[in-house]
Amino acid sequence: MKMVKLTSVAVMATLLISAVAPSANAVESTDLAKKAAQMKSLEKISNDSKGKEEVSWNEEKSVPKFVVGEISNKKLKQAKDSLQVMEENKALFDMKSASSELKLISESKDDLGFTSFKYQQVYQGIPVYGNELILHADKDGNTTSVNGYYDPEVKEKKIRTKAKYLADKAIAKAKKETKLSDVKSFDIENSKLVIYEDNKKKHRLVYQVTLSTVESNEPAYFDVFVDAQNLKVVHSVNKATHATGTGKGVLGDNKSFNTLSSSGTYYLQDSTRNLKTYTARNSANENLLPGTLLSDSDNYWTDGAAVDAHTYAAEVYDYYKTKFNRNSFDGNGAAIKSTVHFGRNFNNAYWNGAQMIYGDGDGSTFVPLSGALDVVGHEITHAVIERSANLVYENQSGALNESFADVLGNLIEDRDNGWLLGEDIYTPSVSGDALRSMSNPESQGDPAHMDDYKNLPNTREGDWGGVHTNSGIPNKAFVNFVETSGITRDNAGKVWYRALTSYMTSRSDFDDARNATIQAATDLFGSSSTEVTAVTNAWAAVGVGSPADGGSGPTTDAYESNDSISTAYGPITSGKDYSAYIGSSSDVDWFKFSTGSTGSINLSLSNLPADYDLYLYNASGTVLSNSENGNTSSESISYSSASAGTYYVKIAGYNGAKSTSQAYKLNATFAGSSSGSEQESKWNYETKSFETPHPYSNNYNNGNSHTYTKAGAQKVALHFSSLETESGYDFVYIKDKNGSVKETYSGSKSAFWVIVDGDTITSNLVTDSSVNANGYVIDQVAYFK
Ligand code: L5Q
Ligand code: ZN
Ligand code: CA
Repeated sequence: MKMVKLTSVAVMATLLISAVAPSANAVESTDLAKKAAQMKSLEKISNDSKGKEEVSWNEEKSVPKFVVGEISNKKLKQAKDSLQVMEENKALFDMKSASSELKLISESKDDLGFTSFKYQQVYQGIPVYGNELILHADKDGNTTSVNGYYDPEVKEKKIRTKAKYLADKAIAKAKKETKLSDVKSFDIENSKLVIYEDNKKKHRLVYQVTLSTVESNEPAYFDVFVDAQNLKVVHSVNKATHATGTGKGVLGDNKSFNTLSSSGTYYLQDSTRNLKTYTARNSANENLLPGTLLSDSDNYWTDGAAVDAHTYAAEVYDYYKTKFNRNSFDGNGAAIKSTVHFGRNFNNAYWNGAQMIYGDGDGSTFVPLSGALDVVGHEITHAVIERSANLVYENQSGALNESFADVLGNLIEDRDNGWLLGEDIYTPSVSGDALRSMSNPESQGDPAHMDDYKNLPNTREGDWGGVHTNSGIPNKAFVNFVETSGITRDNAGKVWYRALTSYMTSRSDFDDARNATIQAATDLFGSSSTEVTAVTNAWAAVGVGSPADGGSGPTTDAYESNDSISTAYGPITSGKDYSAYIGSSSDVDWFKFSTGSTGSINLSLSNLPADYDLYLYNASGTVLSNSENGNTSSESISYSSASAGTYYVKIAGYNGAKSTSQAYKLNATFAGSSSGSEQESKWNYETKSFETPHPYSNNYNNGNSHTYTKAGAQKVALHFSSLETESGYDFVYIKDKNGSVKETYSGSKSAFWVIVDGDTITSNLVTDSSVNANGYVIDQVAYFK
């Protein structure tokens, strides 16, 4: 603020003249009289303030806009004293009458004990827009300053104060002006008459129409000034602003994101990307979607599910925009709406054709599902797929729909060697597991090769022909492609996106996806490119089509990524041949196995394309034996009297030796496994029928009657085709072999699997003394062995 120090009346007069009429040649006598009165008023303040006053001027209107000093020798204790003080100083502001031109609009006391009185300038009782004065007093009631704007010209203008048009006409005009005529609900829709000075310095009687809504595409919090005599729009201003919110995600991580500030409230809306994030407030009623746009009073957001749905949607939007120049899922900037807190304990997330929906999870199987970037990427990709290939959600086209959603979700999340889906939100108490694995689908019971394709029924129960199961096959093809030497994640992503958006159609099957990706790679990189060969071989390795021509055979490695002891492939089977590649100078391959009893371990490494070496390690990572022959000589290790336990095998190229065209062959024999014919561990399925009565009765407890045991199994699982209990009162407990409760369900759930470690699993329904529901049906069991 510019302050002018007044030390004497003479100086003051000089300043006044120069400030008031810098370019006027002749100053009119009425003006001179006014100025004399202003100076007299200031002189008094100067005397009372012992020369310590300071004044800043509103030069346009020739009145003060900030006066510091003793404004009055009266003590200021209450509102009516304050108006008297303003009356005392009316000459200073060139007012006729403070009581008729000022209206007290607020009075407040602050932490320092200061009192202030705020006045609205009025003209015949009508507010003069933008003109308010505040009078201040210290804790003892001594006046200390007066500041603000007062327009002395208004009273001279003879403004007609009776409106020709009614307010509703002005509101309609304002809506038209701001393109909000079709909006159904406004958070603010009001109007008031004000005196408004337009940019040509003309004073008019206008309706100040305020419109605030979150229904429009752009943030809308308008003040529209509509002339009350002719309905002309004099001025319009949008007060809604882009803001930056901060908050914590589901996993407690801090982040910042775009919000919208409108009439004192912040909304979870990103107007640059057209994202809106809502809450279903735990309702599972799809008819009420999208629910309530999330809002916050201070722009610090503590709803982790909401923060992540919003921030991850922005990351997904940016990925599609920057990588593929795709503006939103439809390529045309469609609003990306996300609703969190859908239902209670809802263990899923989905795209419903109009928006994303996220459950909160039950806290044990899932935490809020928006907490994982790959899950958000997966769901928004379903929308992209719908607006491009539109893959039918059943059988192979459905599995491709799921797989492309997984692939893009994984590309967007972009973790080193991270081929897991949903690891951030799945089973918070179990680390390292996930909803699905793209590199090792079998670890979750999903196939990784056409030989293991699951022909499940095309029903809800059968997951529409196993769309979330058989997706393992194209997922593994994508991993094979990326892990081929010379292929980058980025280029693999370009091939998959181009295949999806340029070549695939609604009924595309795996073979069509193979053709689409080969053609996309040809368009992008040329017909004899590494990419074309690699993508062809990537599909061949999962049993879709033949390997690329050229006689070099598949260059994909079925056992990657196994570059460290912690990612060792296995357990491998005694007596079986494993063919794999040392694909780059930094590649090393690890395998593992377990022996059941003391005995010898024999390793052989043959068919070597270059100088590879062989090592045997124990479970703590110590080398037990090595074989380091030169050139392409085979390697072998015989280690006798090895005790029962886990062992690791390492294969490394000597001095960077490698080959992407010729596979080596590894064979290990060891004790405790039945003569080399042992099966690799996998999930095996059996039909089973365990049902509660429908409905069940009060005080019901079926104890251990629904128990499934498979001798020697590492894990066992139950498939519930339906489950319904009185939420919060009747419970289904899932117990393991020790009778420990591993999961608890209550309320309604659609079909799901539950898995426990060990060879035994029990489902136990316990109900209370009132209200019955349908209970459950278990139709399938499975064991992992
Ligand atoms: C699934 C989406 C996600 N849901 N998998 C049945 O099996 C079924 C649904 C899903 F958010 F959980 F990832 O992927
Ligand atoms: Zn999906
Ligand atoms: Ca009950």
